Amino acid sequence: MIMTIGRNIFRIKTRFSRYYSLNINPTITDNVNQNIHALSNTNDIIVEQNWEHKQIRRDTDKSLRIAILGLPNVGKSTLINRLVGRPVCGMSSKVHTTKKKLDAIYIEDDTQLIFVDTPGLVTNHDFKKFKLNPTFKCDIDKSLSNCDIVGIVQDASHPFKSSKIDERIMVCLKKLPPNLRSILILNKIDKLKSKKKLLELVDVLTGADNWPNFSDVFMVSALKDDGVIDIRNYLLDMSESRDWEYDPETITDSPPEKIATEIVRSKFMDALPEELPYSVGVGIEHFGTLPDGSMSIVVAVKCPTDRISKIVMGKHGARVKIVAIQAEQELSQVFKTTVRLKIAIKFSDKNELC
Ligand SMILES: Nc1nc2c(ncn2[C@@H]2O[C@H](COP(=O)(O)OP(=O)(O)OP(=O)(O)O)[C@@H](O)[C@H]2O)c(=O)[nH]1
Ligand SMILES: [Mg+2]
Repeated sequence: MIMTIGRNIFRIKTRFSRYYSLNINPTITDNVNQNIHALSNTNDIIVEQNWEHKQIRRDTDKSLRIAILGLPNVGKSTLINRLVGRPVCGMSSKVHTTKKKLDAIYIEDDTQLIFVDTPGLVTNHDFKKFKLNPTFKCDIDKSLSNCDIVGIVQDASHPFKSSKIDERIMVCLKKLPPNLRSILILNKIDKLKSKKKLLELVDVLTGADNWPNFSDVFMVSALKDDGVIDIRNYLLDMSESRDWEYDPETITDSPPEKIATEIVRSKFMDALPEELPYSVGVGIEHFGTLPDGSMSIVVAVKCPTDRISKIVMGKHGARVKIVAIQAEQELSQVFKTTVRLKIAIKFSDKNELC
């Protein structure tokens, strides 16, 4: 708390510091000159006549790129959604919900944090057995190659896997440049009864048999939003002075249509039994913004057989209606506007809308 207050005070001070232009053309008009002069009274403008680029930026801008890694289903996407304050990443109770990396962006004052959600780390055996997309492998390397810090998410409640940093994670950690920070995030602590067990876990996971090089350890419940703010404040404090990677309006590098299909797909993963959701394809049919600012989205669901289409529909369309309501709510939170969602289940000879 004290740290947070300290940081905010620091930000408030720096927000009023210098602005400068990276390209003020020597043929600048009088009008522009006047504007610069007017601004310089309040913001101390520095003008370098020979600089090339056009954009104007604040010299207080800071940024940090954080790759979030872990085994499947440990809560990586749930955590990122909490960290950025909107559910841009699909999340579900089944493994392999995240199939591709995604940048989720959080902005506070002059700082932009970019969280990279990644597919769960898989064994070569699972990769082949489940015929997983190549992104399950290459997106991990891509995410690690340009990040400033790595967050390893561990399910603290898992009966067998909680007390060992998995070999798949160790391989990634050992590949990191020596100066790149890694932090350990113990998630799902709401499922643990004993706090003593948690401290023992920290000792073991940061011990010589696991990874003693973690810079810091956080204990959180992403589901209950417990402890997440500490991670965010820590990362805000660590951010580096440099240009933002994304415009202030950007919330993710994923197109809105893709966010819509991924959220619908993740809801079907929860709603459908066992392996069934993995055989279902989800695509965008219509994506539009209405004059009142609300969004109208139609998502099509393709199933390998009509029998599966019927299961996806549920009795009298009950299942697809529940999915549509849940996805619609989540999409409204993502886009911060009213969303009207329809899900079209494709049968071999006709389309049905719900
Ligand atoms: N009890 C509890 N459940 C959690 C917590 N965080 C996430 N979960 C649940 O764990 C399940 C998996 O969450 P995801 O965020 O999809 O996990 P993931 O690591 O992104 O999974 P993949 O993308 O499949 O690798 C969901 O059912 C979440 O609700 C937590 O802090 N506590
Ligand atoms: Mg995920």
